[in-house]
Amino acid sequence: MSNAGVQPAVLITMPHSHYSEKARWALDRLSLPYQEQPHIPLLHRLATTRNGGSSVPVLVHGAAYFTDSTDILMHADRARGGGLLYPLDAGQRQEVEAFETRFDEDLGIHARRWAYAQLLAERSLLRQAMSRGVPKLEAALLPLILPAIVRVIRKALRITPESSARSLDRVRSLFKEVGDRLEDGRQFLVADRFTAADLTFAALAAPVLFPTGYGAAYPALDEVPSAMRNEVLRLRDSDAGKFALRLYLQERNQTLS
Ligand SMILES: N[C@@H](CCC(=O)N[C@@H](CS)C(=O)NCC(=O)O)C(=O)O
Repeated sequence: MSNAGVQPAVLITMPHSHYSEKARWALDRLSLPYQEQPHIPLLHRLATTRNGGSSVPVLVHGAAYFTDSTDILMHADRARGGGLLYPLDAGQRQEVEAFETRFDEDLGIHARRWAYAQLLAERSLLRQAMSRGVPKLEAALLPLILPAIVRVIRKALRITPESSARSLDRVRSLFKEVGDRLEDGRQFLVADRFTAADLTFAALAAPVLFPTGYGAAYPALDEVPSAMRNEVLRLRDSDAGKFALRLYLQERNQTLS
């Protein structure tokens, strides 16, 4: 894929997906030209499976495709010369990758499950968020297939009141770990500068923080049920919550010149 660095890429997403926001943030930051193609849930599979994937995000870049957010970040970093989101120092890079894997496999999943558990009954909020920027036909179909989408999400993510409460506990303890890491006054998780570890934490914590500047489609915090809003406000007030909000404020619009 010798010309991947110059061809505009296509990013297949769902509008509200926080893993898609992770990839979008990386592409924005590294100024890698791309066109986003958002789809509603379920119909996203028509686009992702055509390109060798299943979930979103999928990045199609030249003849190559990347079907996982971490692969997208690593590819984007390489395409821009390397050493940007992932430090060149091997030890630091290992630390960044370990954080990223942890957030991908733990924070992203538990934050999402808890947020869906709060929002699946809020059909009009779901419709608004899930239809942002999607093809007209998909937006028109969404009200018809939303009940099926909700059923599939509930089953696939095994959402129950008990699992949702357990997921919130997981989020809280991950926030505590990140808060402890920052206790010595460091500004970033690894290497004294912004890396894929920080980006992944902030993007995947978004379902429990509703950060200003978040690039995915979310309802406004004052529209969500009050129990959810109160929990979000508590998490925002934690050290890790403040850290993620600061990253959105200071880093989300930084781009490589
Ligand atoms: N490990 C994947 C996880 C992506 C993921 O879970 N995406 C969700 C949306 S946030 C999705 O596409 N779910 C529907 C599906 O799997 O078909 C990544 O990092 O890209």
